[in-house]
Amino acid sequence: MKVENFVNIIGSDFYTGVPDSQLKALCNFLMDKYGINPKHHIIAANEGNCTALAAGYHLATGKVPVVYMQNSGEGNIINPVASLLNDKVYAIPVIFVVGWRGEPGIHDEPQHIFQGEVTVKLLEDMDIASFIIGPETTEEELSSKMTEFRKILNSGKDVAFVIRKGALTDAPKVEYKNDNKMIREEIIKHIVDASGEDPIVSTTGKASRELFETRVANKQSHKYDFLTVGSMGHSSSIALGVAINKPEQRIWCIDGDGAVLMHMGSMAVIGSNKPNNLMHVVINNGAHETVGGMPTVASNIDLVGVAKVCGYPYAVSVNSFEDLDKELELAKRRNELSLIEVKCSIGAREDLGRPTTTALENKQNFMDYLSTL
Ligand SMILES: Cc1ncc(C[n+]2csc(CCOP(=O)(O)OP(=O)(O)O)c2C)c(N)n1
Repeated sequence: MKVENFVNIIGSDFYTGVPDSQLKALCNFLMDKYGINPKHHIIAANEGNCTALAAGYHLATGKVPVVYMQNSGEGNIINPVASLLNDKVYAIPVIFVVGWRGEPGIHDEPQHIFQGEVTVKLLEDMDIASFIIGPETTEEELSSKMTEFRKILNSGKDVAFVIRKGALTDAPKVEYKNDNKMIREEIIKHIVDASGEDPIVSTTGKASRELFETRVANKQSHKYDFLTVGSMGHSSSIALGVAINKPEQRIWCIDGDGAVLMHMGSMAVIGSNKPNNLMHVVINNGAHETVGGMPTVASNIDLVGVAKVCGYPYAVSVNSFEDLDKELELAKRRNELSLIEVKCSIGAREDLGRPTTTALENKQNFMDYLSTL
């Protein structure tokens, strides 16, 4: 189905979401039509924020908003769906559009398998009526489902469209770029060179894939790295847990700006605990590059300032390899919780692969290595 027709049939004039590669057609359509526009389209920090923002839109307008997201965001919406939207509480109608990664029977990465299995069931459990849209779904079918859904929405309940791979088509081309020069994979190579044999916890998306391939290219073991393949936004908390319990060992966290924003409260907890062996490196491209390049708000915020007010004793931003290398070396000598923001361009290698070891192997190798430290 053409994405434009999908949007017309749904008939809402406010969309908020976290981008997803499977919903790229919708994301690009919204960016092309509205850009980021507070009245019509806001990319929020996490799917729970989107749900609450949508609720506010409804309170102020009486109209029905749309929240779009990858199914991995279901965990983030459960609290506001159950305790805010649900008709036993405030009965706020929202239309969810959910990209279905890990659909049973379709090959996908480990972090999507279980989430894919429970996607529709979780919606049912949350009392959200759902309809699956595949490449074969017609506009007539969607229109008649929407008529049915309007009644549900009018009764103060929520509905969801679960979007299969390839279901939405004819996305406009949107170019996502910024003025930064460094590319993420090169930045990761520099971090790997500087970190030596220190453990690294890396964030969700292409950063972890690039770290994996850097180890392969360097003929190094993967035991140094914990790849946070799912659980976006949580790698810094994982790194905190490791750092506190391995106080004599320097630990690196390679984070992304979208991930940092998603659960930014973790920075306050890290800053309050101040583990002097944790080096938090945030690669900031101002984008959700992994899923297509749609913007985050991170190019507008002062991440160094955030780190400092959260209690990080040292925080700095770099925009060249020369400064990056200098700061990585200083961080190693400083022995103090540090944040290095690295300004980064938007883009990645076309032929970037995926980890060839399993998640369980990754965990075991990492734990075995940690136990030697
Ligand atoms: C809870 C959740 N929502 C959405 C996604 C889909 N997703 C995977 S990577 C990614 C973008 C990450 O952005 P950022 O941290 O800035 O890193 P970049 O891709 O730019 O390197 C998104 C939205 C996800 N994995 N989990």
